[in-house]
Amino acid sequence: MLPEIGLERFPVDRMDRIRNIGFIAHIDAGKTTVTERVLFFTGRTHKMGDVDDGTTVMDFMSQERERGITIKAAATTCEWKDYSINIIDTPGHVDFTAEVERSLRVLDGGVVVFDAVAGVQPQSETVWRQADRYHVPRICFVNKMDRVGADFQRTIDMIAHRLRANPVAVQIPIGKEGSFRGVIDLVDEKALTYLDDGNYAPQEGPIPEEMLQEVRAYRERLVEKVAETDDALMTRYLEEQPISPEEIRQALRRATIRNVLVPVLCGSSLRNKGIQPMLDAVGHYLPSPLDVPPIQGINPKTGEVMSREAREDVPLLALAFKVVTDPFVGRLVYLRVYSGEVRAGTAVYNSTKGVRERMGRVLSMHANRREEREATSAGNIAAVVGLKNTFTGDTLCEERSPMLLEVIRFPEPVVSVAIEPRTKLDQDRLVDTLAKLAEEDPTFKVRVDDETGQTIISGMGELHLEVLVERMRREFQVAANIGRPRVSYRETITAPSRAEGRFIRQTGGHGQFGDVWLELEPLERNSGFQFVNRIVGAAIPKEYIPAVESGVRGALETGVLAGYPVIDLKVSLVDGKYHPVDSSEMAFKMAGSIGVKEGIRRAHPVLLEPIMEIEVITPGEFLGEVLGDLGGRRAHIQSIEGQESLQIVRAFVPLAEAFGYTTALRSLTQGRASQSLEFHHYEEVPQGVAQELTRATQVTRASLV
Ligand SMILES: Nc1nc2c(ncn2[C@@H]2O[C@H](COP(=O)(O)OP(=O)(O)OP(=O)(O)O)[C@@H](O)[C@H]2O)c(=O)[nH]1
Ligand SMILES: [Mg+2]
Repeated sequence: MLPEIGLERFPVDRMDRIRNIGFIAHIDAGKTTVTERVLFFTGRTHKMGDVDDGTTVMDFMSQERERGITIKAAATTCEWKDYSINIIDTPGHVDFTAEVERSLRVLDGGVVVFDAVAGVQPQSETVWRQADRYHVPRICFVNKMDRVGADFQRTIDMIAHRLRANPVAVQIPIGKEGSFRGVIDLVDEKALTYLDDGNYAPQEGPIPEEMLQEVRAYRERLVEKVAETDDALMTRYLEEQPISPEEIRQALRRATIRNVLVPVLCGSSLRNKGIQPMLDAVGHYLPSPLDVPPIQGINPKTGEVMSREAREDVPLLALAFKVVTDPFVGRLVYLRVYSGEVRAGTAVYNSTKGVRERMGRVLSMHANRREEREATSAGNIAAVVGLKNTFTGDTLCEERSPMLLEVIRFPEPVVSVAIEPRTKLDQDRLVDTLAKLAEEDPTFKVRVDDETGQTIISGMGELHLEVLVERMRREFQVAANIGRPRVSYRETITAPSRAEGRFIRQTGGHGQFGDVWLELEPLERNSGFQFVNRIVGAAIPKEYIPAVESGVRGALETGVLAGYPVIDLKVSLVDGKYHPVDSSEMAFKMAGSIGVKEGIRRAHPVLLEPIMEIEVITPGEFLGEVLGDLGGRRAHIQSIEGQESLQIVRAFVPLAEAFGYTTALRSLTQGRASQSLEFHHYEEVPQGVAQELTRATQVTRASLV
């Protein structure tokens, strides 16, 4: 048995009983409702939270409750049978994708929730790809089986086709829509039914007569699929020897953890059905921290790749994946502890920043409630107060055995608006508040436009920015007006070039001297920026190289065409000169900046615009209008698929043409179509549009002087 939950330690010492999981899915699939039910059935809460009444524990921000959507990922812990499950409930809306990204980075497993009527929706596809990238094993929960039009098998087919996954049903529903009563457990071959009599636990019973044939077919498929992943089992299956439920579970567990099979379950969270068996499946099929490969990183001193096992009796290694400013306790840093332990009041080393830090209090989080701990150990998630210089993506470890984990990558914001404080008082606090919000959210950026002096905020979409401005007003009492949304364009180069950057100043005593030769090359889309030092000999002393790189990076923030960030290029430092007395880091930084700007001018720079992937689901009768309207928005239609009376249109459309699309679509289709829009890639802006953009920038600049 497990120890009681004490205040001094986390409840589980046995790491194989820990599950770190996330609920991930398209918006409105029911992730938060599932989480609320989990909390209730595991005894964490004593009242069931409801998204529609705004009484959820997990969606605790006032805006989440009003809008009925999750905005920030929230963490909690519960105990189920002899498992301790750390859960992160993530938002489904694309604008908050960073929350999913950071969660997947620190989780060991995922429960992907589907709406049984809609099946695989666009954002489920996005989170699926994100989970693939982090090799996160997952199980699927086909939710909303009570809705009219619910179809379990169709959802499984969509998981196979649209997600290119290998799903296998471990349950099938008993009844559907209004008569959905429970599930058949295909492994143990028993029925689990719910009586809606106020007792939420499922009743175990034999398989109903009329389902026997269906169950036999599904079970056969289950055993066959599991056997395909395990040679020994396959032999026994072919020899028609009996295979026990426990053997199926063990083999399915191994296959799920290797990401070759995905167990599929079903239920209705709103109607309290299927939750307990889903928790059992989390224990059975998803990995413990011991089942995932040891975390890899590098030695910050030598650059050598190293790995660290998930054990308590080795030095601490943790990753900060979230920073939240809590109105009561101050700055909270969320950590995933990979090895060793995090103990209140002890010193740690932030190997990303190269600074020592002190951990104040160690907390276990339950949405916005906290429980104080003395320590927490490997395999767990905790929040720590008192870390001043630790930011999202930083590694914490022991100074004597340092290690550096890979940073978390976040998408670049694509939408910008100008923001203006309402009063003088607001003005003073605006910058400070924006900085705090940007610290929490790596996809929220703030900058001051050099030309206009305006403060510009950028984010993932219109909703993202609206939510942040509203948080500023509610949580920090700063009122601001925002302008019309604008596209965050990018600039890049299309040809190689070579340029010199020379910085010379002669002021009084010491002069300033730095001289560099840079070679620029275009890189493929999405490759970002690379800096390479190709100096041979001692044309420039080593200690000035980082200064050159920093000058180059700084200059890339404002491109030469219209002042947008320059991306997807490689800059090589190939030659240069220095002066033994007059050279300094500052001079080389300037030289780097001058050189790269000149290089870009010579490399045929172009403007790039964000292209969004749009999916419109519309009743067939409006298809003509929808396509006509998309045509007027420079859209490229990718596919039109008919699904019963609904048509699904997928297209690429430039963000500049997509603002206000939700409203436009509503009036085109009498509110009967739905859409989802997400950033897909950057593309060169067509000539005509580009000319207008550069002219507009020049006009604003000219009108300001
Ligand atoms: N009929 C039915 N409705 C459900 C079920 N589960 C959730 N809902 C409803 O679906 C809506 C969305 O539920 P949420 O739990 O907020 O969904 P979510 O996935 O957390 O949504 P985001 O966090 O915004 O991505 C709410 O109105 C729920 O009441 C279900 O099993 N059946
Ligand atoms: Mg939610």
